[in-house]
Amino acid sequence: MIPAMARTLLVNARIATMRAGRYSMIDDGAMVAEAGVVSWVGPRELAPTVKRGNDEVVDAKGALVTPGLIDCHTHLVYAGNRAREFEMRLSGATYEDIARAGGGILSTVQATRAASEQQLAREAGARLDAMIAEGVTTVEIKSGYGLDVESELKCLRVARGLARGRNVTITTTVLGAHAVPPEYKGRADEYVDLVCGTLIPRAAEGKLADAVDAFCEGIGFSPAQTRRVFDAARAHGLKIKLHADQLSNLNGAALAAEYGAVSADHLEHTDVAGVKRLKAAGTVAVLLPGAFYFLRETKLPPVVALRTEGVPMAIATDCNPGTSPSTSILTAMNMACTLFRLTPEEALAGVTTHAARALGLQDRGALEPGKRADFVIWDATEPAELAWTIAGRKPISVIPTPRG
Ligand code: DI6
Ligand code: FE
Repeated sequence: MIPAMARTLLVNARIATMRAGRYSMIDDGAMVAEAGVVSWVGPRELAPTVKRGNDEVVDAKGALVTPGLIDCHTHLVYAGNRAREFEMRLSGATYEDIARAGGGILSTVQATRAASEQQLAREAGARLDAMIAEGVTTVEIKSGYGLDVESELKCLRVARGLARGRNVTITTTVLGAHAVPPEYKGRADEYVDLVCGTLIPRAAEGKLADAVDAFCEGIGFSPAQTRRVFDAARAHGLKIKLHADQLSNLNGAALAAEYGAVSADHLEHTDVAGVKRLKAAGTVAVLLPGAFYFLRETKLPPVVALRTEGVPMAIATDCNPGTSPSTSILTAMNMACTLFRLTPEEALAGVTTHAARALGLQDRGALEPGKRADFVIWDATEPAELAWTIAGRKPISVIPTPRG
């Protein structure tokens, strides 16, 4: 562990600073960090400092350096698996058929309710470690597989606790409105009462959540129910996110924008009017190509409109057992390019600068003065290499921000 006031000098690095969401490359670069915050970054010959006493010098040996990666949309805390459902879908059942028949999300709910905090921490911890091994230093984790007050709070506690002993920042999101639990079948509005009247207040009071999310969908919650969830989030000072327009267009993007959401996620069925609303509200579009791939969706998110309007696009794994059983942010970047036609530069911005913004975090996502100095050294020269490979890449090293 680096003492609080020590400086870190990064030298001999090809730095993709990701300033303004572009590569913003410095080919022969250096960076100075003090107490975990970047104080200077630029070409080596202009570097303002020489090594002092206890400075730590990191020599990148000419390799590529990027900001620590950010996975801004995951459902990491769950128990069990959905391999059987995967088999059923391969025999012709659709994701929605299975959900309506009480399988899908609800089968994971059953397993998650039955699991102890220790078991959940072990299973989710293994997934988190796989993410960290790929250069991820910040992860958002949603609840949503408990669906009763105590089980939801249990999952949020587990999520928060995962940061202990790991060099990663965890942000947490209450996704109580993910599905209607079996005991509220046919009484969705009463379940929303529970989410708004008890779960969100308790999560907020216990400081267990940074944000609130909802699944606004035919098989999820209606726009009217989603509004109630957002009103409760607002009342408790929590940020707002939304699973919007994934399987159908319920104008979720516009709804998220109306509430000043930090992000609207999925967006496959969002129309141009919805995109314009996102732009006006400054809401980030989070694209989740893993779910699109795994469900073999054919309706593409409106990437050209998002690009034309200038809506920042983030990319995340959506790590969850039902629609995106993947822990690989690098594979998500590749899929964003192959499936959604993002450029490798947009893909890298999607897991750094724009992902930070999708979490409402201003202190990270680019290597520039004032931002956190967590960074990754890659066995690569060009930043496009990160999105180019489908799988198998690991960083040479991850230099996290020392904890103060
Ligand atoms: N959209 C998704 O893709 C996941 N949740 C959601 O709202 C799927 C969750 C699951 O099937 O377990
Ligand atoms: Fe999701």
